[in-house]
Amino acid sequence: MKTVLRIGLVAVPVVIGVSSCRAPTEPLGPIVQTNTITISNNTASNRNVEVALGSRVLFINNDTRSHNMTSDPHPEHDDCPDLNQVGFLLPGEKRETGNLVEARTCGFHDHDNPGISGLRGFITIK
Ligand SMILES: [Cu+2]
Repeated sequence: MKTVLRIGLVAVPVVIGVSSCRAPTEPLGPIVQTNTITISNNTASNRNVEVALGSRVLFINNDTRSHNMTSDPHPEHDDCPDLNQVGFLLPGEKRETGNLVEARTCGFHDHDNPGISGLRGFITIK
């Protein structure tokens, strides 16, 4: 009986560790109602936004390097094609998405830096 309990205690932390590894999007922060996403220091702000159906989202590159903002998934970018209109932004450049006319959640990322979690985020259209 004691042996069974010890095995259970060991197994629990292992399961928690695996699930946290599968959730890289967890530190997105609260949902913010805004149609502007600003990039600086390799971080998009905000990374979890909610916008009205039919509106657009403006991406502003305030970083010192270029960024290439596209729809998930990487590298196909075919989930929310309207996000791909943003695309390549030199430092100081800004560009809007297309009209977001479907109620859904769209993921975005920097195609040139797909591994940087700070450049990944979600736009919820509702
Ligand atoms: Cu990509």
